[in-house]
Amino acid sequence: RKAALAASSGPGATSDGHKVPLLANVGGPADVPAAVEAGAEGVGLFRTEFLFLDDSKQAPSEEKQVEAYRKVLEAFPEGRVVVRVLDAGADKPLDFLTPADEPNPALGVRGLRTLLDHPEVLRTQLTALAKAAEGLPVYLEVMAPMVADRTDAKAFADACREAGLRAKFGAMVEIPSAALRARSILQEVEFLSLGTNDLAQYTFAADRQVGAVSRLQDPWQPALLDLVALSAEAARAEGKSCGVCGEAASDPLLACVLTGLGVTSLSMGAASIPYVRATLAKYTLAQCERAAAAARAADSADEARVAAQAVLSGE
Ligand code: PYR
Repeated sequence: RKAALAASSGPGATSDGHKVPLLANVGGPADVPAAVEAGAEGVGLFRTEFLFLDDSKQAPSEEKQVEAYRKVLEAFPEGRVVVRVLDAGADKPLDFLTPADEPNPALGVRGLRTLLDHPEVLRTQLTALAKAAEGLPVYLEVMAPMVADRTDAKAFADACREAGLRAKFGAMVEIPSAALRARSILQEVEFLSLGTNDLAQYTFAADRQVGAVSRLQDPWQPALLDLVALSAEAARAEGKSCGVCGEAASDPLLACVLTGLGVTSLSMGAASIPYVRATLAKYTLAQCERAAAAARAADSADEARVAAQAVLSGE
């Protein structure tokens, strides 16, 4: 297995050369060396929350943000870096931003909703990103968490333009409404990125922090695969990209299925990249598509896993 992994380097692709960029999820500059070491082709999810955790009373200064963003952007010259703007609220409350009295925080003011209620925080973050990218050859993409519909997507794209950000603007697909209406959202933004953990939580009405409902958090659930397929098909129809940056991308077998569903890039913890690269390189795109169809035809996560495995092992 070690030898197979050592042989695995270079860009992510199926055995017949269909390219699927393999990107890293990073939480800050400290995660960059591992991503580079694993041969990540860029960053598919830069979580910016870490910067906001030091001070419970206010957002970090623009200067402090520029410095942190630049460290990550510099590490991937010519590569892609997808930055997610602040995703506060629900399981990541911030005292100065998150309402204290929400009866159901996962369904309350979180993600982009928080930023639209505090436009000055979003503006500072976008301005800091614009300054951090100045003069660097990096290919910057900026996305918003918890986009529900086209109105949200437009509000985010407008804020990006107003901040003078020269980047692609995107929407995360974490709410079923966004997957169902992906084509409408793509009228406002240039790419989609599926956050499969939250998408599972909202699809199955199963809190991701409640162990008793963890069966419904399994990313192999066929209903979740259907929403991935809808999003990827919408992106393809619009000539745009649709990546996955949730937990699902780090499961090598599921990565093949996601590729077969039409997902255009996969972002994961750096440690998973060599395994996903090696597995993807074993199968053709057509095999991935057959595995994806078999998984979607199943009636449970376990059956989907077995069905995809059977297709890929030629049973
Ligand atoms: C999610 O999977 O929900 C992310 O935010 C990545």
